[in-house]
Amino acid sequence: MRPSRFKAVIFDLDGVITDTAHYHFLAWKRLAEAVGVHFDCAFNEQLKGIDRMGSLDLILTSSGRAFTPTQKLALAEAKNLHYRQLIETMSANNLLPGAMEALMKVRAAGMKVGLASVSKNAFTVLERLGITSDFDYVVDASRIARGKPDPEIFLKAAAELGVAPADCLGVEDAVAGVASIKAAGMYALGVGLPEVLTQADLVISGLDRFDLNVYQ
Ligand code: B16
Ligand code: MG
Repeated sequence: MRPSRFKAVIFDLDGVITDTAHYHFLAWKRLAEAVGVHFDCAFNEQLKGIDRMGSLDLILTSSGRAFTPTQKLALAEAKNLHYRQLIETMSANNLLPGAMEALMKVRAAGMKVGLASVSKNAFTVLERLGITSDFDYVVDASRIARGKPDPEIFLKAAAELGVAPADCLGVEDAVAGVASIKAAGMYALGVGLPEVLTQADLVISGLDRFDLNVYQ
């Protein structure tokens, strides 16, 4: 294997390392339908990588109804309770194919391994998967002021890893996440469909296709 030009890889969590994106979808769908909003995969795509209150606002705007701040907090809390029930039984079996191998490949290449998730549940999910200690640094919702697509989360990860943004490769499944990586001045590897992740430098279908030799 020839040496990579990158010094760090910063992974997104939901939808890249594990399929919690599906659990977020189920929880948002139940909430959306309770307020009279039709919720499908296309709507869900807009919410990927967007923080909890931002996602809720997008759904409530579509309802055409007005909600007080107290009602909004209660709805967000209900969605989170449902989501937490869904992730309760998660284990290492919920790692997506190739995820563990990708983390190991990055470490074996002598590069730093970071994680950038806007989820307030990121550490719970990492614990359930048993991979918390596989990262040199984790940025979650508690460590940033602005969510994706703002570059803050990926810039924070790079700074904590001690690596210049230009020497980082970011991995994301969300349109907002890819935008965040590009705004941070990093190489963006998309996970999903090229026609959706149009801003990515390259798109793969999953981490089982992760190959450090290809990204330059
Ligand atoms: P929570 P990521 C994001 O995580 C999800 O993609 C997004 O769907 C979710 O709304 C957001 O976390 C907030 O999650 O409600 O658990 O705080 O993709 O940045 O790892
Ligand atoms: Mg994601």
